Amino acid sequence: MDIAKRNPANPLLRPSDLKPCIPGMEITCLLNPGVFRMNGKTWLLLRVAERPVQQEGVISFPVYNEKGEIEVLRFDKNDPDLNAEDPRVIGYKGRDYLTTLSYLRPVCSSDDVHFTEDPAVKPIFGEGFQESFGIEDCRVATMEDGFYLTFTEVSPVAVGVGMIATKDFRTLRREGMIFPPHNKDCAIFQEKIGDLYYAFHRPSSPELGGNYIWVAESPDRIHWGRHICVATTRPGHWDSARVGAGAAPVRTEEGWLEIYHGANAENRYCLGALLLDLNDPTKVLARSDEPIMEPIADYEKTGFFGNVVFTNGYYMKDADTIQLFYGASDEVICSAEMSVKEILNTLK
Ligand code: MAN
Repeated sequence: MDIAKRNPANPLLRPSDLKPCIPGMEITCLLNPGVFRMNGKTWLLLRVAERPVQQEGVISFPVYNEKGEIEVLRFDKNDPDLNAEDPRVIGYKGRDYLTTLSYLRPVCSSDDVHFTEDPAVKPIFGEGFQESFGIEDCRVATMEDGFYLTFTEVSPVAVGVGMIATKDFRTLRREGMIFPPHNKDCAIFQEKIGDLYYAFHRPSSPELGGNYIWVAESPDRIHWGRHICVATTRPGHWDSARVGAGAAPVRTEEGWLEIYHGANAENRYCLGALLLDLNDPTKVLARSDEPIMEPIADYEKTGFFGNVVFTNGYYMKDADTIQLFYGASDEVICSAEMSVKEILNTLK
């Protein structure tokens, strides 16, 4: 059952609402924002995906070259070696590329509906070879000693998880890749349990195993170990092909409540919930049978990549209300409210 109360102003942001940051490009998609509160405002760290305006018969997209400059690669659409079935990825002679280049762009709001840019808080771009196809889908853990950003680093050799620590979003400390390939969907718990930090992450195993949610622990948020798988895909279910964590879990009296995404073989992305033991988050207490949110609104069903609701950010508006932000159809940014109590009820 879909229990999300969608904001009537959805979509809150569309690609045309912002100007491209990369000279000569257009914004193709706004996706999956990380969320945090700073200076009394709500901030979204949008994933912005850009590419050149597309010309007849040609597919072109930007990458960072060895010098860290933007370079545009071009492929003839009729080239028999080209596989362009998926609007997100391109296969060419055994290599994969992304059709767009993503970076993270902060916008803020006082009413959670109208978002604007603050020139003092700059976009975050990929840096170095391991981010040469861009950075994506940032989670922001708001912790005692600052903000911890975990995001997907994409390059010809890997999809892995990078981390940046910052206190003010003006000075950034880049910590490099904290979960090696193939890995994404990493969310750090916002408080320690005992002496340790915890995080969800999503390694992918091409042979035995699959795209599953794991929990790991760490003494410092850089080195992670004692990995345990907490949620696998479920044949015949809405989450049969892949699952991945959203943002940091919400601490509730009944356990850590995590909103995660699951997709089936048709790439229909829905949201569900996991409830984990407060003292030992590798113990799963409950899991949604049915999605708690599904792509049902028009803007969730059609777009750059339709039938997608994907979240990796929220903040607690009050003790029960999750102010959720999400990407719809890999193209627009939306919000919805969810009640912790209602989610917990669906798990009984
Ligand atoms: C998948 C999709 C894309 C993303 C790549 C790399 O193909 O999630 O949106 O760009 O993975 O992470």
